[in-house]
Amino acid sequence: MKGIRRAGFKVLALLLAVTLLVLANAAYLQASEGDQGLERVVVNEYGLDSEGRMVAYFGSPVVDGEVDEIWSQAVPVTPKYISNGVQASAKFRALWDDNALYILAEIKDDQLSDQSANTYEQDSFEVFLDENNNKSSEYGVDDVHFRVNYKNARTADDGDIERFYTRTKVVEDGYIVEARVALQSAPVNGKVLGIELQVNEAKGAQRLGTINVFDATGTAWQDTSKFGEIILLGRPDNAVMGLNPYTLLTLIDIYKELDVSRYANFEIVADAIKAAEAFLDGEIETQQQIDDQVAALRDAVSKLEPAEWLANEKEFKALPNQYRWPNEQQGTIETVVYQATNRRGGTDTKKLHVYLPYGYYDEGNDRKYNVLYLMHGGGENEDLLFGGPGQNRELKRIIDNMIAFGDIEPLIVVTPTFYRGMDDAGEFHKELVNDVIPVVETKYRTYLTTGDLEDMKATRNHRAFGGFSMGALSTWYTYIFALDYVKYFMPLSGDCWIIPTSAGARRAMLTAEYLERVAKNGGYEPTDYYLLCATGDADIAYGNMVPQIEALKQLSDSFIYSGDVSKGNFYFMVAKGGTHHWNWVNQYIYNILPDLFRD
Ligand code: FER
Repeated sequence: MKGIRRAGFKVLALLLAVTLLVLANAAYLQASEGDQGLERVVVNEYGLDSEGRMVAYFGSPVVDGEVDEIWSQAVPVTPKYISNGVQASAKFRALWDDNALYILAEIKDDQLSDQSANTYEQDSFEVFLDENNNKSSEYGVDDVHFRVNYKNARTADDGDIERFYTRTKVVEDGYIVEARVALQSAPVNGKVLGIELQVNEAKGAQRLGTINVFDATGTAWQDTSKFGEIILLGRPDNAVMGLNPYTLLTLIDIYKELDVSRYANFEIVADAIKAAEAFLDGEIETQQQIDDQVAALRDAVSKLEPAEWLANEKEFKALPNQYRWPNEQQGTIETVVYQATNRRGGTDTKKLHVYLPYGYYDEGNDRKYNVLYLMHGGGENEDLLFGGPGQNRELKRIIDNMIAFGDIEPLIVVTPTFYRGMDDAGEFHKELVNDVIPVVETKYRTYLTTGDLEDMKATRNHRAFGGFSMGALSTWYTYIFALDYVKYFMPLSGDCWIIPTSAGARRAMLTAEYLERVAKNGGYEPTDYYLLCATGDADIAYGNMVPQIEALKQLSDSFIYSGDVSKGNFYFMVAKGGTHHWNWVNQYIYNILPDLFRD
């Protein structure tokens, strides 16, 4: 054994067959050699076993961006799928211990760029993990999709970023990523996890392509069944884990990135970080000492107060994990087929899904429900959010939970598509008014009775429209062309493109003035319409939305900016780290739903 330096560790060291993390000044975590005398599995030219799986042996590397000796015991994997135009190459290795899966990515690429606002278009490395290997298409609570760029900037498309610790190092011919994914359930010898590893190669602000181990389709980000597998082997029976400082290290990283200007009392966190760093530099004897530092850091963060200038902001709250699990009180999904006028003067047969809240069909229930229409993004369809009858996807589970916990009143949620029919995100408002609202709202118990335009107008307080990305575009257009029939608007990660050849980003004030004229010409007061906008600061739409939002703020007679909908009719919620991805969008919906239908 090497690196056992602290007397307090001696007893442990005797027991220790494989893994010991040694804390010595700032250079904690010296790994010991693993898998002595273990049989090694035969692998093919790509480094995969006879069943095409990656193989991880037991061992705890030090995650510091340096390739420790222990990595020489891991199996090098040469990724097979390299998209056209990619010049980079990569080699991956994996290890595991009782707490985590470790990946080493050595990437050869002599031009590194983080110019794109879209994190997956930066030179970066991605880990996809399906911990229970159930290959659910949709990401479940056990699935993560993490990314880190060559400068060690981490993003999470799915999963809790606190479970992802990395160090990167730029070297002469590329960069090295050392990554650790904390596991949720105890791993054992022979356990098989779903996994995919990906390198994004960037040039300037473009992505040239990707390097993948298992997925040739480029759709692992939305479908965990595209992952391959990794088998965990080589844990000796008498292995004992050393101290685990990674939660603490991760929190220090994350809290150091917090925007100081957003808090009135950031010094309490700054002090806690300093204390934790001093602690890590000192002598550490027990896990409890580390855990106490973690608790102190979390406690400091929980005491943060928003800075004064943020008093008007809508604060993003991460979705509680509990809300991702099925509630006992579940709504149901139904499918409605209807006819929609198409561009050729004919009609298309289309379908949409309808979420009916728990209790909708209870005997004697004659309650009427508010209706939220939710539009998908480009390339997606009406099945994305709810699937269909009998399915229980994440958005449905969130809404079920929100209703069950009393966060919101029961409501109906409708997921149509802008494809076919007029086949355009910007034209969907016509189909909404002509076909979708009358069909849906006369079929179900809503406030609409006859389905004619006057009735639709009289019931606009009971209708909301929101959407993601190109669905946000549909939302802005619905505001512009169907304000008479809808009161609440929820554009998520998308700006308004009503001014020709330019988006809300480039002609922000013209766009804002246009939006103001819509309300004024319609004779509406600010309390008659709500623009509840959101995105993430790592979202491709962020830079497009900011100028438009700033311009709207200036028209404060019409757009009264406040995170409190009893004080204003317009906000822009920004999630730190939020990417252009439904895992984030579902959380925006979670945050915004309580602000709908407040009459
Ligand atoms: C935007 C950024 C991206 C936006 C739409 C997109 C409507 C759509 C991207 C895509 O579909 O790929 O600001 O606004």
